[in-house]
Amino acid sequence: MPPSTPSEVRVRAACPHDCPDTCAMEVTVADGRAVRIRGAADMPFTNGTLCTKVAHYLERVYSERRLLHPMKRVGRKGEGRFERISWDEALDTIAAKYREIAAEDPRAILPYSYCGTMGLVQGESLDRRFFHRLGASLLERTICATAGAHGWKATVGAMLGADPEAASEAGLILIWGANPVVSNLHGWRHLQEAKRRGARLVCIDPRRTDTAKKCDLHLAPLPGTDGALALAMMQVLIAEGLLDREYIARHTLGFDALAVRVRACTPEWAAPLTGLAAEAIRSLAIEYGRSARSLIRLNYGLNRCAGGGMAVRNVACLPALTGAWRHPGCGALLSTSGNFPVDVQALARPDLYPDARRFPPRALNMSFIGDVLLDSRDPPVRAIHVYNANPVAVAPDSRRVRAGFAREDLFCVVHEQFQTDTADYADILLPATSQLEHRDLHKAYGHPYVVDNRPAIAPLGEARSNTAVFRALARRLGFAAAALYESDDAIAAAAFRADDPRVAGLAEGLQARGWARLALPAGHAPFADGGFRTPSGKCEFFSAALAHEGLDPLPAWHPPAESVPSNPALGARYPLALITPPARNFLNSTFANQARFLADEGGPKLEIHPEDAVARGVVEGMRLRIHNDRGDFIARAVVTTDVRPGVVCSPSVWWPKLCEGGHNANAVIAARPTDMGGGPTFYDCLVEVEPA
Ligand SMILES: Nc1nc2c(c(=O)[nH]1)N[C@H]1C(S)=C(S)[C@@H](COP(=O)(O)OP(=O)(O)OC[C@H]3O[C@@H](n4cnc5c(=O)[nH]c(N)nc54)[C@H](O)[C@@H]3O)O[C@H]1N2
Ligand SMILES: Nc1nc2c(c(=O)[nH]1)N[C@H]1C(S)=C(S)[C@@H](COP(=O)(O)OP(=O)(O)OC[C@H]3O[C@@H](n4cnc5c(=O)[nH]c(N)nc54)[C@H](O)[C@@H]3O)O[C@H]1N2
Ligand SMILES: [Mo]
Repeated sequence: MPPSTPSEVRVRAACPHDCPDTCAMEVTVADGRAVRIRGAADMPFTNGTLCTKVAHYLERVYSERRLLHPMKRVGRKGEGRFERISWDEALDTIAAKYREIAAEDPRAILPYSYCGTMGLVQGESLDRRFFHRLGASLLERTICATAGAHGWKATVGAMLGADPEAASEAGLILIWGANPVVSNLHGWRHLQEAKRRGARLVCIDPRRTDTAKKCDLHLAPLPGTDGALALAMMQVLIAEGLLDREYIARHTLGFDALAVRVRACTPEWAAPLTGLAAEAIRSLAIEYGRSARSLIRLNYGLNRCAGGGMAVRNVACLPALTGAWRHPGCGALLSTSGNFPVDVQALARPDLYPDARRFPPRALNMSFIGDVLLDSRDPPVRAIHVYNANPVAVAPDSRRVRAGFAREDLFCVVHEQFQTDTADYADILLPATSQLEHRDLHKAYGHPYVVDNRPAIAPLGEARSNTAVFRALARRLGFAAAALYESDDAIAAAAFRADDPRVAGLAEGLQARGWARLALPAGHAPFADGGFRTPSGKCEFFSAALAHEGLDPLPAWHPPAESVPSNPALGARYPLALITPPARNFLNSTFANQARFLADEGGPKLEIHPEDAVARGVVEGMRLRIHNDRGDFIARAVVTTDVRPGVVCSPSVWWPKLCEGGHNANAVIAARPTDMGGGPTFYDCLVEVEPA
């Protein structure tokens, strides 16, 4: 690294984005301006590199399109016409409105946030405290991972798994519903290292992704059918005796019931459901059963279907059958987040809720925000405060979402860095700081490091951080609790439970380097000797907790809500299964307004198999209308065998207002909950396609 000139300073930062990799960054600042950003070379997981998106983060920070002062709406809702106002006017307007609504029933106010930043300070501290103190409705933050997390936790008890930095110890790696080349680049490095050392890589994904192309084997099940594939693998393992009987006897619960349950789930049973050859399923299961040192790297791709919770649960059973959990870097990994002893009570202070007897707390599900805003409920939502999120672009069933945000009687505050489609519906639009302009502290879901974020530059224009806004609102509402006014530094200092052995030495590490690994042994294997975090302490093939929720206690087959076999009437009209996984150059809808990334992506696309294309008179590059009863969107045809017949793929998430016709893929996706966890079903959607 070239030495910095005397006027330059280097500031330690963390990538704020919703990605498993949570990189440590180094920002060079000269005369108050950030001039360089790079991945921290000394942080092992980041390893000195940033993804293409964040390597250009300064273009985002200094973009001409940044919102730099508060505004109020002057046009119609959704039109996006605003007029500059002062912070005082903005905050007074919001406080007056919240006070008026809260006097009747504070639950008519709804916070709406997700992971614009993953920071513990700007993402889940003073915002939570403020809305708890106000007595607002609670938000169920389901839009990404709750289905899979529920299935995973029912089986192994916590969001813990194999150490990603030890993945090179595995001899067989199944990359399942994940595309690490695109969405977990720094984790991919360790999978490649395993390959160099002789491991076999198998990708299980309906689409031949950039990751699949680099694997030894690619299996392309139909979307939403992973649960059946995993059941059939279990059937083969049990029938062939490819089992670690000692591990099963000591560390699992319900094996006999599982064996009965899967007896009929042969590869021949699963073949027509998954669209895979029975022989391919059998040989995968046998290879898996014969490799004790195996790793299943899941991401959330398979949890975005009606049966997504059960699919993840079924997959999570596999390593306990073969005993793969015994070995470092082996077993399975969905998320490392359970390693971090976050003090959620201290951060969020649910105890500040004022009057639970008069206003019993009410929780509303973010994934179905259209229904939340439109269906009658008591009390109706009269105000919504959006920050760290872009629901008009990312939530399913856009027509309903828009109709909800367009309600004239809804008071809408949006706090944003850019004028998103959601911002267009704001009554008051507030400018937000970027990651370089505020303090934060980050855990991760793809590695075991804590990463610090120090402000590198002053806020641009009149931008304010989330915490600054909630402090100012608390003051205007006359709230007394000191917790509502804590400084960012104080919040960060108390974010983890200090008495937890995993944070030993954390503060010193952060101070010295800006990042610190949790005190976990290298190659830690959390379930090597059992110790599952379930009620029984075992890997629960049989889950009494699920039974208690009215769900099947055993692994089961939950078909997609929308597929030709599971819904033939719908399939007759809309025969193509649409998936809309992350585009490489976007991070959900973040970056999807920046010229560089829009140019790289080259406009909304629809990948379609040559057979399906010919049948519809579709040729390469043609403008297509993708539609069903819920709506439509326009994309260019990419005719390719990367998708199989019957499956189409449109990498996402585009800003609707930057798309021809004003809609993105969420216009056709249903607002329907998953089997567990109340998640959305983004990859469970039947459509028809025609030349536009
Ligand atoms: N570049 C980039 N990186 C990202 C994101 C982004 O938008 N862009 N998003 C971030 C976020 S919010 C998240 S949650 C994470 C993870 O985000 P995920 O949505 O889990 O995305 P991927 O890890 O890309 O894996 C999804 C893969 O699952 C496949 N898939 C779709 N349906 C099915 C199915 O039914 N079964 C199986 N087996 N596979 C299926 C898709 O084709 C895709 O390749 O990535 C994060 N990283
Ligand atoms: N069709 C389809 N839809 C999807 C998905 C898909 O695969 N397909 N993926 C889904 C998934 S996995 C997820 S996680 C969700 C993601 O949904 P969201 O969490 O809503 O993610 P983004 O679209 O990135 O929007 C985040 C917004 O927060 C803003 N922001 C960033 N930092 C700050 C800050 O410090 N303060 C404030 N106030 N704002 C800030 C950014 O400018 C950005 O506009 O989308 C889901 N939607
Ligand atoms: Mo996500």
